[in-house]
Amino acid sequence: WVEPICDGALILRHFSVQHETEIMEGIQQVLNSHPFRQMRTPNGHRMSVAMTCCGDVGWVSDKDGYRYSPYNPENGTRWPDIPERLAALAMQAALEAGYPGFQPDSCLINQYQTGSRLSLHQDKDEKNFAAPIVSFSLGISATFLFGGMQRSDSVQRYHLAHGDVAVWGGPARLRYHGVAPIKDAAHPLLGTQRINLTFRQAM
Ligand code: MD3
Ligand code: FE
Repeated sequence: WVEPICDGALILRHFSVQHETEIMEGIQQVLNSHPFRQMRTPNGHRMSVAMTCCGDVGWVSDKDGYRYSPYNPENGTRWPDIPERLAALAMQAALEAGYPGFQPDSCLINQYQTGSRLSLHQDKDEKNFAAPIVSFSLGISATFLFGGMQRSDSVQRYHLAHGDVAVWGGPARLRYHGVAPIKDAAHPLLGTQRINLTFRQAM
């Protein structure tokens, strides 16, 4: 079912549950050549979330800042293509959310373990803010924090469970958001981790 969040954003509850096996196969295919690693922020802190990417470009963070790059700085090779089935599911979710024509060229894959968190931030390194961001939640649940256009704005909390897909576009595209520290739990398919896929039109 569809849970509206605000103008431009909604959650498609359970959208991807029936595709979990092929989604996990697509993720594993990326991980084989581009495993998760914890990047450093520009101020030198190691992120508690481990990440990898696929697509024409991937999101990277290091002492020089945040940016999209065609290369994985870990090994100097290009990111693998977004697995076809994953791209198709992301486009279908965007369409159902009212964003026809979504063509993701980048997918960030985030791995959370107990205690991992993502502090409030805006996604503003993409060139095209007219395109939405489509996010798939897998594995153990998270409390998602959804703020306003300023960091100091109050946040609403949403429970994101395995299979939930959220679509953020239009006036919601630049809202501050984050993930509260993950609580210890286990999921039958993914174990003690949460994986989040964010499909983007970055270029
Ligand atoms: C709201 N990831 O990778 S996904 C990120 O659960 C990120 O891993 C979180 O924020 C995660 O940048 C949240 C949901 C999400 C993604 C993009 C958004 C919410 C958003 C962009 C604008 C507003
Ligand atoms: Fe984000």
